Amino acid sequence: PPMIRRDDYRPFGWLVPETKLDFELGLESTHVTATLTVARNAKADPAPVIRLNGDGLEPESVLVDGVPATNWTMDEGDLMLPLTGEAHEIRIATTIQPSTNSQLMGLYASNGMLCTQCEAEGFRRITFFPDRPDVLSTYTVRMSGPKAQFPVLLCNGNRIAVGEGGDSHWAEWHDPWPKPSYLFALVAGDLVARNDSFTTMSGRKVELNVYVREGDLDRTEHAMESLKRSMKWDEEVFGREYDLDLFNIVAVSDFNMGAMENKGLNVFNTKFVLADPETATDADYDGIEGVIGHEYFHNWSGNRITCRDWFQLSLKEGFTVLRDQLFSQDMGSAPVKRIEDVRILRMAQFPEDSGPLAHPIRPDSYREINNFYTATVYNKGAEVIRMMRTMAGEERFRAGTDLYFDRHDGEAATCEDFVEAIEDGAGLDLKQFRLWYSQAGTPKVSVSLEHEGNTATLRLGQVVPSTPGQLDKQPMPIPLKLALFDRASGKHGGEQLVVLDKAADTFTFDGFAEKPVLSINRTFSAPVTIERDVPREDLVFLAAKDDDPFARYEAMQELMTGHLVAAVSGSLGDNDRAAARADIARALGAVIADATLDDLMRGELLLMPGQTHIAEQMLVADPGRIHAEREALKAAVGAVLAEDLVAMHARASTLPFTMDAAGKGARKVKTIALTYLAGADPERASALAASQYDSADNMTDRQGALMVLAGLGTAERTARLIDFYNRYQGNALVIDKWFALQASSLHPQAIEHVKALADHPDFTLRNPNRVRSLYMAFAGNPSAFHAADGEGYRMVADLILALDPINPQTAARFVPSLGRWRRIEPGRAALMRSELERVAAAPHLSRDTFEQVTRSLD
Ligand code: DPP
Ligand code: ZN
Repeated sequence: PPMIRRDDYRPFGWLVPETKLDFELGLESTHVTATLTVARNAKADPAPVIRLNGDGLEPESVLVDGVPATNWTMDEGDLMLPLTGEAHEIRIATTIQPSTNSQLMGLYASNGMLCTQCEAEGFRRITFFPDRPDVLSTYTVRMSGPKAQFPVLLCNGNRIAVGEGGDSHWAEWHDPWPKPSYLFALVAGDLVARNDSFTTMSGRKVELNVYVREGDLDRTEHAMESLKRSMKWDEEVFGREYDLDLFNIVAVSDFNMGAMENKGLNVFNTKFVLADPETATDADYDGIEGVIGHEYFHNWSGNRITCRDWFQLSLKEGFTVLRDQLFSQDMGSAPVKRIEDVRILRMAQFPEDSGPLAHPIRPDSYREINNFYTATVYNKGAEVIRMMRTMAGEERFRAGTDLYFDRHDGEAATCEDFVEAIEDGAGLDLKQFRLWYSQAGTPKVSVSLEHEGNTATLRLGQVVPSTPGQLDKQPMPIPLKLALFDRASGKHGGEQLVVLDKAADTFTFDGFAEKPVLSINRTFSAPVTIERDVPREDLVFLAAKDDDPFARYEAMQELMTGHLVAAVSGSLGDNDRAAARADIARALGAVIADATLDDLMRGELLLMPGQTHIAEQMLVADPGRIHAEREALKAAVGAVLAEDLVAMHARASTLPFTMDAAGKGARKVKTIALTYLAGADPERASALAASQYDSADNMTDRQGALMVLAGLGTAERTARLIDFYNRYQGNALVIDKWFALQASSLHPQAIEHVKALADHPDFTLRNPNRVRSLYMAFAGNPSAFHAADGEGYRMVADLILALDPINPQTAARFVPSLGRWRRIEPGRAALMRSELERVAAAPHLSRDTFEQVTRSLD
C-alpha cells in the first residue's frame, strides 16, 4: 500500500456544490443513485479527469449531463472520469450489500437495521465520490424501503418530505450545511425514540431524539440529559449555538468506535448511550456524558469547521477532546476528572509515544488513516491545546477560539490555522510552540532544587527523545506550574507558571530561609515526564499537604512508583524495601483518615500505579517482576491497613445509592478497599466482596465486587460469576462486562479462562464490543498476557489473524500490545517479535494490519 504524505496535499480540482442521493434500501441489497453537480475549482490545478473514490464498488451506469458516458476507467477502485466543460452533472448508480459488510464501514446491517459509518473513508464504500474532507457539498437524500422492516428513516439535516405506497415508504432529507462526505449518515430501522427539546440562546427550539431498540428506551434518560447539558455548556463556555432544528442520536450495537458526529445525526455505540443504575457503572455514566458531549461539540469543532486533510485530524479531535474534558470537569469533580484524564494519557499515549508507532499529533505520513485515530492525535492533541489555554489564561484563550470559529466557519482548515487564530486572538507568540505539532515523543524534564542562604534555585532541563523517523529534536516550550512549600507551615506563597523553552534553564526564588518543598507540573500543566531525585519525606509531605489535588495524587503515585521501580530493578535490600513499604502504608493510612477529603478524591489517592506506568519508567521491563512487586506491595499495605480498610468499607456501605459525588465516592472506595484486602487476606476479602455483590443495588458495587472475586481462587468466585451471567443474560453490554472481568482478572488461570470464553456461545468476532471485552481486556492484563511461555502473545496474534479478514480496523488495534517488544526483557521480547513476524507473513493482510505490523517490526 502506498505511503500518503502531508506535503503532497493539493486542493481538489473540482467543487461539488450539490449532492443528491437516492437509496432503495434493503439489508441484502441497497441500490444507490448519486447525482453530483461539479464545477471546476479555480483555486486548484486544472484537472481534465475527475477522480471519484470507490472501495469495492462497480458502476452500473455513469451519466454526464444526462448522457451515458463510456470513457471512464477504473484506478485502484476509483472511477476516473474525463470532463471537458466548466461544470457538469454526474449521475452514477451502484448496488451494495449491507448484510455482508463486516468491516462496519460504509452502509451496513446491524441487528436488522441499516446504518452508516463514513469517517474516515467509508463513504466510498457507498457510492463513487471525492471522498476527502476538503470537498464540501450540500446533500439532499431520498430514502425508500419496506415500511415494516424500516419504520424509521433518518438522515442528516431536516426531513422535508415523506410518503408511502403499498408496503414501502420514503423520506426526503435536506442538510442545509455543506459538509464533507465523512459526515454523511443514514439510519433505517425499527427504532423508538426518547424525545425532548432544547431552546438555544437565541431562542431556537431544537427537537432532540435518542433512538434505540424497543425495550432500551428506559435506559436513555442519562444520554438525553447529557445532551441537553452539552448544548447549554457549549453556549456558555465557548459561545457555540446549535444550528439545525433537529438533533438525532441513534444507538447501534455493532460499531467500531465510541460514536460518530455526523451532522444532525450522531450514531453511537450502545455502550455510550444506554445506562441505568442496575446495568451501568458510575464510570459508564461518566463515559456517556463525556462522549455525548464530545460528539455534540464536534458540531462546531469538526463539522462547521472541518479538516483540510486527514493529517489535520487533531484539529478537530484534540480540540474536541479538550472541550469534552472541560465539560466533564464542570459537570462533576474537576480535580478528579483531571486525574483520570492524566491517567488515561499515561496509560495509552505515553507508551505510544515511546514505542514503534510514535507519531506527532499532526502526522507526516500514513498508509491507512484508520490507524491514526490514536491517543496521540486525541489525548496528546488535547493536552497541547490545554497548554495554550494555560499560557493564555481562560479569557484570552476564549478570545482565541472565538476568532478561530469566526475566521474559519464553513471551511476545511489546518492545525496551522488554529494555532494562528489562537496567536492572534489570545495574543500569544506560538512560534516555537508549533514544535508540539511536529515533534513526537514525550519530553523528559529533569528537575533539581538547590538552596543557599535565602535563595532556592530551580534547575530544569529537557530532552525530547528520538522517535521513529525523528532523531534530532529541538527544545519545546513547556509550561510548568509550580509552588514552593514552607516545610514548617505547610503553605506556599502562591503558584507560579514558568515556561521552560530551552534545553536547560535556571530559575531563582528568594525569601526562603529553609529549603522549600517543590511541587511541580501542578494540574499536569504539561504532558511531560518529570525526572527528579526527591527524598521520600518530601513526597510524603506533598501527598498529605499539597493544595493542588493533582499534585497530591502525583506525589502519592511517585512514592509508590519510585519504590516499585527500585524494587524491580533489584537495587533494594530487604530493610530498604520494608522501610519504603511502611512509608507508603503510612501515607495511604493518612489518606484514609483525612477527614477533609471527599471519597472520590480519596479513591484517586489510594490507587496504585498501573503496571504499564511502572514499565514505562524502565528502559527494559520485566512484566513478571513488576507484577510480583506490585502485588507484594498491595499485600503489605493491605495487611498493615486491614482494619482501616474494613472500617472504610463499612462506613461507605452505609450510604444509600445516589448519583452525587458522595454516593459515587463511597462506591469507589469500597472496591478499592476490597482490592488491597484481597492482596493480604483473600478469605476475608472474598467474604466481604461476596457480601457486597449480594447486597448490591447497582452495577458499580456489583461489578467492583465481582472484579475482586474474579481474581481469587475462592468458592465465592464461581457462584457469583454464574449468578452474574444468569442475571444479565441477553443484555449485551453487561455480558461484555462479564467477559472483560474474567479476561482482566488476577486469577493465575486467566489465560485458560480466556481460551474457554472464546468458545462460549456468546462470543463472536463480528461484534467489536464483544471482541474488545474479551481480548482488549486480556491484552491489558499484564500477568496473563505476558505469560513467560508466550502463550498470551500467541493468542493475540491468532486473534489478529482471525479478525483481520472480518474487521481490519478493529484487528489492527491489537497490534500495539505486541509492538512493545523492544521495551520488554529479552526472553519475552523474542516471543513477541516472532508473533509479529508470523502475522506479517500471513497472506492478504489488510492495509490496516500490514501498516501496524511493519511499523512495529522496523
Ligand atoms: N467518531 C470519532 C470521534 O468522535 C471520530 N470522529 O472521535
Ligand atoms: Zn471526535
